[in-house]
Formats: sequence, structure tokens, C-alpha cells
Amino acid sequence: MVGAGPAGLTVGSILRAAGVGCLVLETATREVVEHRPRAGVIEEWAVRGLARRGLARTLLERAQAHTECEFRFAGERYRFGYTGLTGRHHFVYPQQFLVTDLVREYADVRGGEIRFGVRDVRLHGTGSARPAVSYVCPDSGERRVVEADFVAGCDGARGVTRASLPAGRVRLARHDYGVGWLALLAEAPPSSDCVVFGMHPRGFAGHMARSPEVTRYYLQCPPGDSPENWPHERVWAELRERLGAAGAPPLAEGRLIEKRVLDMHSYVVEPMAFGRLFLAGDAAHLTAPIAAKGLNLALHDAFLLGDGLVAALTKGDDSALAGYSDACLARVWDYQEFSQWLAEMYHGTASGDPYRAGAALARLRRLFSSPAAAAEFAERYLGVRTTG
Ligand code: RFL
Repeated sequence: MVGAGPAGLTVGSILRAAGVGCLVLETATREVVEHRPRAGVIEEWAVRGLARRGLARTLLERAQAHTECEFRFAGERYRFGYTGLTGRHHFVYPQQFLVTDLVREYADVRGGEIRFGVRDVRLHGTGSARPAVSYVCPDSGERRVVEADFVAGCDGARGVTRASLPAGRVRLARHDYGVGWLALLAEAPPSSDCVVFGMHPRGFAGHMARSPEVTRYYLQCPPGDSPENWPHERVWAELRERLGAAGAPPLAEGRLIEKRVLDMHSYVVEPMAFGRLFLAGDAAHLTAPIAAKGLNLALHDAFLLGDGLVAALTKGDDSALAGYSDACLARVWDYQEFSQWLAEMYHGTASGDPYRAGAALARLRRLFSSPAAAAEFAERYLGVRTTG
């Protein structure tokens, strides 16, 4: 496995549970991967998938279950109870906690080999029966070569494994949303008991609990904007304005401990495999965090890849691996389409185009006037009954 994110560590843990020998190579240190804040919303099916593989003990003890979200627009608050419509809920558990649990389970409990801090990872012979991965060892400075039966490319959006798919054999589909999001982490308790989405003529704003002490906020901004343009006072003034609604409790403000601009874009690589190289997670597909789907997709891929590799290596059954890419991509495209649908609802109001703004408002209002529209949104928000 190249990469010790949620995808690589989950694949590794599944392999170790079946007694398969494997190695995870990671460019960052253990300290860094265990403290990198990113996602926080995990869908119920993904948590059940982790639990079935013995990977959710701490999560189930510590995660919060969320049953509702709230939309704020035109100065009003609208609660949306998705659990009542689907019987399912979201788990809120910071990604760095999950990664910490997975590193411990893979390396310390299941005895999986892992090298942190490696440099200049390269793939060799991915189309051959015996591919290899080489890297520069951080201690000796020497290049080491590891031969393997399979290579799992789990090195995220900025990794190297995707480039090893031969150009003529893969298609990269990319979508730019044309907006930026200022992603913030505040040292402050959540200001609501659920996720809040604010659609405002000045731009989208989001509120997402992470833990009792830390809350994630988002502010739509121009793509390529600089975090320096967003001093503390401006951030909180803008959040108060965009998340303001009749009867809404005041925001609990605090020090901003992360401030970065994400240019909203998505991509999908098809197929997600070549020869004995299989991509999983953000290495294969990125979904802008609009619908909070990336971590969930990484876990979905990892379950299918881990189980498929175990079947191939312990039973000589290659059928799951043969169907791996198609099985992943069905859910990937379903989530991509939902993100696109949601993006228009979030950003249309501030687009400056009265036609898009009117249509976005109609889309929002329908969630609260049509039981069929509400049921569909709830299913897609929770990732139930998808095609994949
Ligand atoms: P990761 O987590 O990026 O892990 C890849 C690992 O590979 C390492 N690496 C390499 N290792 C070896 N050799 C190389 N050449 C390497 N290059 C890189 C990296 O150091 C890293 O440790 O990918 P993975 O496992 O596919 O997991 C994907 C998720 O991390 C990602 O999709 C989510 O964080 C997306 N996301 C969200 N997803 C959700 O489902 N729910 C959310 O609420 C949510 N919120 C978010 C998010 C992503 C965000 N950012 C930062 C883009 C919020 C934010 C702000």
C-alpha cells in the first residue's frame, strides 16, 4: 500500500486480519498522519463496514450520532431530520482520530509493516506479474526496492501512483466548480447540535461539529483567494452574517487554528486499476468536500479492495478484483452527481445570476414541501440505496 490514509490503512488491516504479508509506505511521519484534521462526517454503512472488520471499536465509543441537519436561507431556519426518513444516521468522528485508530490496529495490533517518512516513491512494472515499489529510506538515504504481488495506490490526491496508469488506457474526468471554500477550524465548541448550511447572497457558509472543543466552518470565497485576506474579525463577521437566521443561537467564537482555501473541484479516474496496480480513495477520485463524501468513498474502495485481495491471495479467486473498478465507480459517480446537485443549491444564491439564484431557492424549498424530494435528499445525503 502506498499511503497511510484511511484507504491504505483499511486495506492493510483487512489483509493482516487474513494473515497476508504487506507493507505500507508513507511519506509523512506517524505524528503528522495522526494529527491531520480533515473529514469528520462518516456515513452509517461505512461505520458498519469498519465494525464488521473489527476497525470501529473506539469510533463507536466516541463518535457522536447525528440525525438532523439545518438549512438557513432567506433569514429563516429549516431543520431537516434525515434519520426519520431513512432510519440511518451520520457519525461525527474527526478523520485524524480514525487514522490514529487504524495505524494502531494495523501496525501495533495486527503486526503490519509500515515505513513512515519515506521519500521519492516510484512504481515499477505495474503491468507485469511482479510489480515493485521503490523508495528512499529516511534513515540510510538508500533506495530500497520492494517486490509485490499487488500494489494498492492509496496516496491521495497529490500522490504518485495515479501517474503510473498508462495514459492511453485511462480517462480522467474533471469538474471545476468555479468557487473556493475557506476551510476553517475554530477552537470553539459547536454552535448548533447539528450540521448547518447557510445559503446567503454573500456566499455559502457551513458549520460542522468536530469535537466538543473544535468546530469546522466553511465560507465560500473566490477560487484562488488567499487565507491572508481573511483575518479573524472578517471571518467571524461573515459567518455571523451568512449563518444568521431568526431564532438562531449566537455563534460560539474562538481562535482559528486552520485557515486554508480549497478550490472546489472533483475528478474521477477510469478505470481505477491497471494490471496489478489498484487505486483507492482520493488517488482515484476526488469529491470536493461539498457533500462530505471523500472519506466515505475511500472506505468503500478499501473494503472492496481489501476483500478482493484476500480472496485472490488466499483462495485464488480473482473475480472480485476483476470487478473492483466498476463496483467502486458506481458509487463514485453517484456521489459525484449528488455533489454537483448540492453545489448548485449552495452556490446558486450568490452566483450573481438571478436565474440561478431563483432555481437554487426553488430546489431548497422543495426539500421542505415535497416528501418525495425530502426522501430522496435524505437517501443521498446518507449514501443509502446508491447504485454502488
Ligand atoms: P489521504 O487521506 O489523502 O491519504 C493519503 C496518504 O498518502 C500519503 N502520500 C504518500 N505516501 C507515499 N508515497 C507518496 N508519494 C505519497 N503521497 C502522499 C499522504 O501523506 C497521506 O497520508 O487519502 P485517502 O486515504 O484516499 O482518504 C481520503 C480522505 O482523506 C478525503 O477524501 C477526505 O478527507 C475528504 N473530506 C471529507 N470526506 C468525508 O467523507 N466527509 C467529510 O466531512 C470530509 N471533510 C474532506 C473534508 C477533505 C478536506 N480537505 C482538506 C480537502 C474536509 C476537508 C477540509
